[in-house]
Amino acid sequence: MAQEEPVTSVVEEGVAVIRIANPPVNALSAAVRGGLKRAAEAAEADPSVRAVVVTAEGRTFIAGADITEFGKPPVPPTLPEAIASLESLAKPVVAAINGAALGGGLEVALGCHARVAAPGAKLGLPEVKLGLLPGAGGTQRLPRLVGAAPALKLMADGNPVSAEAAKAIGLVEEVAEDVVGAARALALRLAETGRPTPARDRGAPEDREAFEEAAAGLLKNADNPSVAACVEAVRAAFDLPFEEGMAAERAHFLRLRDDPRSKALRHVFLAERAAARIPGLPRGTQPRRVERAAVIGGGTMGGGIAMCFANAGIPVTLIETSEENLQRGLERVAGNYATSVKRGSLTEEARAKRMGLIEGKVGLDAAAGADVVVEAVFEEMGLKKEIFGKLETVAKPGAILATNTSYLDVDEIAASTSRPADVLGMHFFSPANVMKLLEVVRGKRTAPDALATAMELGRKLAKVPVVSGVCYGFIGNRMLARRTAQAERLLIEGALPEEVDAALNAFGFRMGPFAMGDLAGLDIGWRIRQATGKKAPVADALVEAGRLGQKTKRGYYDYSADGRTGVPDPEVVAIIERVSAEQGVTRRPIGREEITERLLFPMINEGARILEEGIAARAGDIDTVWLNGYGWPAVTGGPMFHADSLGLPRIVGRLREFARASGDESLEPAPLLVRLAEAGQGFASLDEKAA
Ligand code: 3H9
Repeated sequence: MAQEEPVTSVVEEGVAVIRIANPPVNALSAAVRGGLKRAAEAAEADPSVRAVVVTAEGRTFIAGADITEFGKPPVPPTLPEAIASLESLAKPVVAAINGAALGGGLEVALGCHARVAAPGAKLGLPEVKLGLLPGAGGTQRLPRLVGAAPALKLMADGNPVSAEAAKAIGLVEEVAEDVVGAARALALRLAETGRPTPARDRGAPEDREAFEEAAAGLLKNADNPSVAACVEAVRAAFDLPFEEGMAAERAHFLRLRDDPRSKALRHVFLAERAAARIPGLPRGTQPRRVERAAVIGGGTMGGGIAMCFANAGIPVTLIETSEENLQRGLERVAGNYATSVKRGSLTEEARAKRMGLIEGKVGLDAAAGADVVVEAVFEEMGLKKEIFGKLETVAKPGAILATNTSYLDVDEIAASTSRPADVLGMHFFSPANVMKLLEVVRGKRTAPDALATAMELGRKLAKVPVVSGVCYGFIGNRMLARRTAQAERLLIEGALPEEVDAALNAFGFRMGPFAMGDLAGLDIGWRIRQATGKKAPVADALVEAGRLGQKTKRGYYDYSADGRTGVPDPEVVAIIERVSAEQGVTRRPIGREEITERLLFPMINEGARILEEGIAARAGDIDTVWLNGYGWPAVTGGPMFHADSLGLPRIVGRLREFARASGDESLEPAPLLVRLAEAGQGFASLDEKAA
């Protein structure tokens, strides 16, 4: 996407305005770094230039280093060199920060001698979120400019601050609407009064005590290696001369950049954005307008979905079949908001506004005014068909008709209306107002603009939308079913629930499958098994013994202490041992590594089938689903990225062993997995081809 000349310089009335234009976000590619260095040298050499302004085109100032260049052979100049060429100018250099200045982008601004920011600009050092630290002088210049404690805070949480907040800590000199005009004026004034001392030549920061206190607090519960690196690098700003501090920072940066965790986090960032691109959409497809929504079903799910609309400022009608159900639904929503106010995460004003956007109505006719209708009733095909059949006449022409089904066939639901092109799935995850994932299910006959609308709407609702084709369970739950089956199997073979959960905790999941099952309620899976004729002897026995999970204070664990903390329960062990005996299985101890592989590899295998069938367009889409909907730990990049990191031949080999040992053919490696492994390739190679 880079243009021919991503950096230009125009001299006007004594000021050279250096402008970066490298869409979409002005990342610091090799061409931009080279352009900045040349422009700085030209400005120094030109006697008509008295001062310099650095700015950029578009909504962003600079989004940072070009993430896509990491891992490729480096092309000079480095970013620290490009920044040094600006900072070392004898003429004053002022950054005109027209939009977000992030990471290396803020570091460019720090290398300038003064900074002016537009009112809406955000300034930040988000490198920690990519498993990095600022690597172009940020750890050395920022502490010298604003103090080490505030600098460390900015680096360690990675969240940007507003232009006004940046001014308050002395990071920018001015906030101005006409940012380039104000920067020019400031630059010319500085040319008269004298160039400010560059950050590098300012003395060491002075707030050592505050810094050490902040550092100790951060290190206490940091599991991200970047945080410790930030602390050490900033400490160098106190103890070492600038150049040595820069060398220390560089060493940390290079070490972290090559750490597999950082590689995984960069994949997460790029995969999430790639997922937004809908494959096969005709060029110029325009999303439909969505100004009003309706949600059918005021249960936990429907209420949560209604909250998503209200939170995004979209008026929504919550529809129920009776006044009583409606009131219960509305009360639950009101209760959720009230809790947020009590916790301090929502103001009273915002609560009132959001509640004001939700109206409750009895009867489907209330869906008539909506541009999008989301059905969130029981998982029962007959009921869903009946509703969609009625919606065909009730909903206004062009309205999107979405089902929140987790498993059912969206094409069959669509066939119950005469307008299947308007029908798709919008599969929210529980709790719907919290979880980021949204699976947008594309039916055979879903219209391209309907799909584009749902994807855009998903982003408006602050979700991470991912397109899935139609199949039982879509991307996420279809893979989850493989894990659930193995978890059950492991119990029968000899493992205990706490051992299985501990293995996934050690891998990085906050919750293992059994703790998760207890939280969600074991009756959910039981009901599905009843309907589909499937069996899970241990899970069935627990439900039949009245152990439905946290809600009955007993499930895989005993919750009688406080209703939330589960402890192992001898009664569960007895049930499991009984099932093993009934199945004629001699129990054996199963190690953590085997448990982890048994849980994760069959999921990866299913992911390969999902890719091969075209249910997911990219391996990265599958990762995005698991990272945002199922708590997959980001530092391993998602199931398919993790598979590539382990090497596919190892997974193929283990799956064959599992299949042989269990006689379960579904554990045989998928053809795509075998093909890639034999070709010495990974899933990433498919995504590269698709891009
Ligand atoms: C760094 O700076 C290291 C230095 O300290 C040291 C170096 C030595 N590179 O998010 P969007 C693409 S580390 C390459 O949808 P928005 C993105 O993939 C970097 N590409 O837009 C997408 O591409 P596509 C520290 C990038 O308006 C397109 O731009 N910086 C980069 O919602 C639009 O992105 C960060 O971590 C990049 N750095 O949000 C900031 N950034 O259209 C990362 C974006 O092909 N960026 N792209 O899918 C962001 O937070 C957001 O992108 C931003 C815009 C807020 C800027």
